[in-house]
Amino acid sequence: MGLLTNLRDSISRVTDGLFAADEPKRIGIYGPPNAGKTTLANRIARDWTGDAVGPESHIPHETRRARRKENVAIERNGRKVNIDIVDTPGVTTKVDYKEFLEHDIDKEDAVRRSREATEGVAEAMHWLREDVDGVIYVLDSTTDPFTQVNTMLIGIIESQNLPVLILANKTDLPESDVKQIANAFPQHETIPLSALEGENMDEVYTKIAEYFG
Ligand SMILES: Nc1nc2c(ncn2[C@@H]2O[C@H](COP(=O)(O)OP(=O)(O)OP(=O)(O)O)[C@@H](O)[C@H]2O)c(=O)[nH]1
Ligand SMILES: [Mg+2]
Repeated sequence: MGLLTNLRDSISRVTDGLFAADEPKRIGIYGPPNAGKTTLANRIARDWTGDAVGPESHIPHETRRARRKENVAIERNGRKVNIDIVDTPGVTTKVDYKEFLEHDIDKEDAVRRSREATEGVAEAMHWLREDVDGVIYVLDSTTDPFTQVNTMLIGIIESQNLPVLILANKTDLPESDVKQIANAFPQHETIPLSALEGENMDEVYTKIAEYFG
């Protein structure tokens, strides 16, 4: 009897260990430049781990290499999800170094930044095809969502059958138009938020646990 109990305890320790070792889901934060991806990644990381992911900036293409925050454990309504957050560079069809010149950056630095941003976008696109388990797609709700990049990226995400949450960011701004985003992608749920002000983060976490848990 003692032997059986020991055996059962050993088996349950092994199976518990297997569940605890569950690989975290790799969630890519995608979207156009300046949408607020890094602001959101930092808010999620700070809320659940206390650390940030990377610098945020009004200068587009601030994130030129993907940055990762591993093992962010989010718990919502009894659902737990362990995610690795990958903050990616904003995707555009063309990175023009002249964009940086408007922000008082000298030409040499501008050319270097645009080259890095182009490589970063290529890398992020590669991961989208190979290496993410789900996507948080961030849009600036004060800008028109009907762009080639958004349509193309959402199309790729759908063709990969990846779970995707569309976030309409910057709801704190008066020009914010969440409906416009919901209308552009009616096949998906659109969640409004302000990553900067922390508005509606409760719903964002509930949806993260629901979609990626
Ligand atoms: N008003 C407002 N501004 C925001 C919000 N989220 C981000 N921003 C601002 O938008 C700008 C861009 O934010 P980032 O988080 O760097 O944007 P990103 O999408 O990571 O940009 P790239 O790395 O260049 O692709 C910064 O000036 C942020 O402070 C928001 O919810 N409301
Ligand atoms: Mg960024």
